[in-house]
Amino acid sequence: MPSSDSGSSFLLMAHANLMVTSCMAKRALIIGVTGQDGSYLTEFLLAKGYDVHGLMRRASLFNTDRVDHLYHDPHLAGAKLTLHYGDLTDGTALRRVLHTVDPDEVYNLGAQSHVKVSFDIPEYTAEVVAVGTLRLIEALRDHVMHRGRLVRYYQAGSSEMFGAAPPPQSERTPFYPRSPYGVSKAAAHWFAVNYREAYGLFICNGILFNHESPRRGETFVTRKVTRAVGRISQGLQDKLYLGNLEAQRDWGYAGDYVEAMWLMLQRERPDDYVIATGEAHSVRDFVQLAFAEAGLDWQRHVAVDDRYFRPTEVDALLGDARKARRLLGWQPQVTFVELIRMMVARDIDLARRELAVNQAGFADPARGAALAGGD
Ligand code: NAP
Ligand code: G4F
Repeated sequence: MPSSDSGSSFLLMAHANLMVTSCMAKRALIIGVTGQDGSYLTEFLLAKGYDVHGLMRRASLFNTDRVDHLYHDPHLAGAKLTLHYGDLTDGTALRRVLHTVDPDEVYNLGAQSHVKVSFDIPEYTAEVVAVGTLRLIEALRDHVMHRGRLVRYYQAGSSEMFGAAPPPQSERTPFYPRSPYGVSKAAAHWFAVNYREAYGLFICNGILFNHESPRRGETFVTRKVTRAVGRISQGLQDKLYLGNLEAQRDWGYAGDYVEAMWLMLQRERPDDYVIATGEAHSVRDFVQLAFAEAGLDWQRHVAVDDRYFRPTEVDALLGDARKARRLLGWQPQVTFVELIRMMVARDIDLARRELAVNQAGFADPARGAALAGGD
């Protein structure tokens, strides 16, 4: 995939930026700060001394669970995380927040990120993921022009863009997306490449393969499985209904992957990178290992339900991340088995708390019960 051919403007602006910001904390703006990756990236950047600003959507219930532990009352001195309302469907708000924060780095992690749900709400998915990215980089283009200084931008691309392209997939593999989400991410990717080439913006596309954690949304397959393992182990649930057990994914740990996002933006020139472990496992493997971790036999509890199959499936994803290893010095730290262990441990703990509350006579419906079974 082409990288920019207008490199000299990055270098000049990078130099000017360095002089201005060398004695000030860097400012990062994270779109999608309340998501899995947003929370790990916030932790990572705060530990590096950044002032972090996050864009969050208005919701009728609190949606900041994943960053609550990082937030300090802004009335107190030294608050390093600031939250702003905004939305990728609202160009005016995006412009305003860019102007207000005047960031050194922007990370666009915002998305309707569920592949199966994208078949149910395709227009909205495209509006947020594809057009939302265009809105944001249009705002960025104007901001950079008016401020006359370099802003480094990360675009959250996905291995779903490869879709039906046979594994292993690298930066040179042509895209063949298989869902409205995958198509929208591919459009966002090409908008980003085009703006880099046309306007000399410092934009990197990360093409990240699946990455999970104890903070993973509960309707993605890994977390759906580990949540069920936790609840089954405590006698709170008996059955788990899943879709396609044969799909293969290259699963890594989200905490490792946010470092790669940051590393891309520290390079002299912007480029695109695949981030992956280079190991693929089937959903069936994940299920078997997760149940075994809790001493359970998965075949007694798991049933297949057609409603969790997708109209078009991505059968096999396996990333070739040699470029990231060579140029960024990045490699994953957490193995597949360690990842499962970490997620199962967390979800057994959550289930134990649920059980204790039940036993004390305060049983409430489980959070998200209306989505029972997930997607
Ligand atoms: P996630 O947990 O679903 O988080 C998505 C974030 O985007 C949330 O903060 C969400 O806000 C926000 N968001 C949703 N719609 C928005 C809108 N209209 N305007 C502004 N923000 C909006 O996803 P993730 O796993 O952290 O992934 C981060 C990014 O990487 C996403 O773009 C995803 O598509 C991409 N990606 C993820 C993976 C993976 O395996 N995790 C792999 C490749 C690429 P709420 O909290 O209010 O919902
Ligand atoms: O966990 P999943 O929903 O993740 P999927 O579709 O791979 O997408 C995730 O990774 C992408 C990167 O490749 C991201 F861009 C995207 O935002 C998201 O984070 O499904 C994984 C596999 C699929 O093949 C699915 O068909 O698991 C299979 N599966 C089987 N039963 C299930 C289920 N998936 C879900 N969500 N729920 C099931 O019951």
